[in-house]
Amino acid sequence: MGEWWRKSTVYQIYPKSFNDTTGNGVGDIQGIIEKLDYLKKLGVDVLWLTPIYGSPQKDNGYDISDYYSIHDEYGTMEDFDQLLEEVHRRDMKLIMDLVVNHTSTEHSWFKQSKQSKTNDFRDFYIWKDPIEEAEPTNWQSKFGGNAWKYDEETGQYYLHLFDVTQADLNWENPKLRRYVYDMMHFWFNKGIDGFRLDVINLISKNQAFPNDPVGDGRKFYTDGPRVHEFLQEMNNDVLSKYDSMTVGEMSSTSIEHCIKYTNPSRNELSMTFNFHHLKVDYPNGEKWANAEFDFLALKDILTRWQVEMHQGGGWNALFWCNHDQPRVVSRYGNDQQFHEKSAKMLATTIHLMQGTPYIYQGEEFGMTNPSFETIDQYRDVETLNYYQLMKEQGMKEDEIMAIIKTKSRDNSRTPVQWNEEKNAGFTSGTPWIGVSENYPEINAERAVADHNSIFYYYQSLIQLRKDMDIITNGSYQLLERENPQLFVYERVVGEEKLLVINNFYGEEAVFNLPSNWIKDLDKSELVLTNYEDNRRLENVMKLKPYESLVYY
Ligand code: TEU
Repeated sequence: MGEWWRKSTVYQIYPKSFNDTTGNGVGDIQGIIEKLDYLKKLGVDVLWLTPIYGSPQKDNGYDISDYYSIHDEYGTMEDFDQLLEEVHRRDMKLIMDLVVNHTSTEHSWFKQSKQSKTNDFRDFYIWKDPIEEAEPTNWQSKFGGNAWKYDEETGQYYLHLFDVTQADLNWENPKLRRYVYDMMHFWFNKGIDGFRLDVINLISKNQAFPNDPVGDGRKFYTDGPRVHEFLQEMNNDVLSKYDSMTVGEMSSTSIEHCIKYTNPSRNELSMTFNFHHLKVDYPNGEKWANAEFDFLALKDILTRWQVEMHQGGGWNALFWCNHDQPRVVSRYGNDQQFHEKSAKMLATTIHLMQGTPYIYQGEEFGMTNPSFETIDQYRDVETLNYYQLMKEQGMKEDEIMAIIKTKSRDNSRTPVQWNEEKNAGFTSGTPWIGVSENYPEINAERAVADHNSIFYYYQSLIQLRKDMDIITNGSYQLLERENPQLFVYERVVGEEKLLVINNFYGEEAVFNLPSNWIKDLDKSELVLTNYEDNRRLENVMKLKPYESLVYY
């Protein structure tokens, strides 16, 4: 099947916060349909919807209770069918979110599984006896606390790597795998174009379920013993039957595994998300603490993934933002005096690399983190769990809130800012979560009306990927590795080369042109910049704050 996704740009929609047409304060499918022409204008090729299935919404849809229905606040299956038809009518594609590491404890499978040890669905989940009257292992949930929950009825614990209402499925059970594949066929037969697979590298657990003497247990289920076997079975039974695209969300993974997940010869997935470049502001790997981001580590990590995935025949998903991450212009840019320049510079950095770029709703016009001050403004289950944990550890309120303000997943879940009307045009009702206070200045309507806006800069980057094969196929080499301000890389294919120069900071920087560019000075042309258009390439380039320069 075609590998159309190698030249595509994907737009991620978090429906709950995208656009509400009913006034209930929650985004919905009709709201997405209303904005399809806006997305077509941006130029994106694929839409990724985070989960819209039946769910009690404890984790905003990543806790699924019915894979075959649409969550009622988002609309009906008829609304979904209309959306899919409207997307395809505009020559765009649509991929859904596949959450099969776990289900909601409200799912009928779990309700039956919980009834008795002999129930047909018992082995759809991971149940273990207490050990010395305590949890079977010391594994920790990614949302805080132990990863096992005791069930009085049957005297066993069930595993939940995420929230206690998200019970892990037992992928060792071939009947469970069959049920998952049948569900995937159902959605493919409706005409979708692929899936984003939620924490799919966690589905294979070490069946000895050992304690982790030094860590939180992740090494016993991350990129686990049978994960590649399961993905090859999924590809053989389902994915290979359709001209589809898949992207695996790989928690705490490795380059070696991601080459295996995405090298086409292995028939597993099209591409993978990894998060190592989004942990360079985690002091000692700890998310729930604040630190300046480590710029040199950022360059090295992105470079390693570019070079080694290219060498290994793998394929990267390229992204800064998603519904779990803070807004990148607030995180690695400067959302105050250099908002527009730094947002464009960050986009340049990631969009001219090898891989498939992802734009998260609102990123295309520079949405920022909100300025929430109190815990009652937050909704995210992970944030609220860690708030409690940090309180129990005796941390002070202002210390905790300073961490939540930078690290909470709600930073990316505030309603999309469409215009300067009430609630930023997101809803006529009361939004499920507060709107960022800067919506009168930062909104889609203002961006579309301003031809120098971040929106049109993203539009240019998306178009460049279509026009210049070197962006898709070229090799990648980092320049100026030790430079504390500049992120400079070169893409090469044959005699063609592309030079991407990014000043990551608010001070001027000097870049001395490499010799292979000095000899071609008079032949080089400026392809893109976030400042004036008449910058000629010179032996010594003086970069302005957050300036991007791209030469070919
Ligand atoms: O995310 C898994 C994941 O790795 C992140 O949630 C991360 O662990 C967390 O933010 C800590 O930094 C996926 C979904 O994207 C997320 O929204 C879900 O909450 C989670 O899985 C469970 O389905």
